[in-house]
Amino acid sequence: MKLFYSPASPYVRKVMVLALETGQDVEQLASAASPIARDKTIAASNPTGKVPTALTDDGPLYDSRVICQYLDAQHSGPPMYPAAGPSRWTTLRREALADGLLDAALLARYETAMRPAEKRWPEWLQGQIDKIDASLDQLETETASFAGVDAGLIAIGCAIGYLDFRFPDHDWRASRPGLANWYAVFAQRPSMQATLPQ
Ligand code: GSF
Repeated sequence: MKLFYSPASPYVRKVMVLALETGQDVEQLASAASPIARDKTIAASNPTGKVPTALTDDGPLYDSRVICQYLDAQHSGPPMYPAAGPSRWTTLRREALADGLLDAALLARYETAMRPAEKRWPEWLQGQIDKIDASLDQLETETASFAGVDAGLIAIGCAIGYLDFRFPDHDWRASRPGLANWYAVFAQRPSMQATLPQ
């Protein structure tokens, strides 16, 4: 599989971690995704011009959740998405929660790093930060049931990694000791160490 790639993208990281955890090779294609200037090479396969976008034997695929499901269907090891039952819905919900946290974090990042200062809207930025904090609070209530690795936990690990990367002053650990302890261990997985954001 080929993947339009950005070394700072947490959504790309989800895909790369899942590929490593399931022993699959991914060929990374350089790209320059931007919310204000779509990369035409990506856009030829994905109209939104976003990364990750994959080129597969079954055609172009996006977004990260679809690519992760695709990769999980390509290997014969333990599934990263449980096949059926309550654990499947928990994994899918946790991935959606982590992606929701990430969506808010990325919007906050764009607001502070890309939008011209005179066009910034503090209440809107605070709204995104509230979503991040509420999502972290929910995750804190669930950490006792976090075990091993699956697509939901990969997404959570990559979302927290992005917070540490882009918002190092956001002290999310202070009031969430369970999540902090879980992440300290999960972040040491070789797949996480091999995909640190740059
Ligand atoms: C989000 C991808 C995304 O926003 C997914 O793959 O799960 N729901 C999608 N990617 C960002 C790069 S990032 O991860 O920092 C992106 O491509 N931004 C460019 C744009 O046009 O917004």
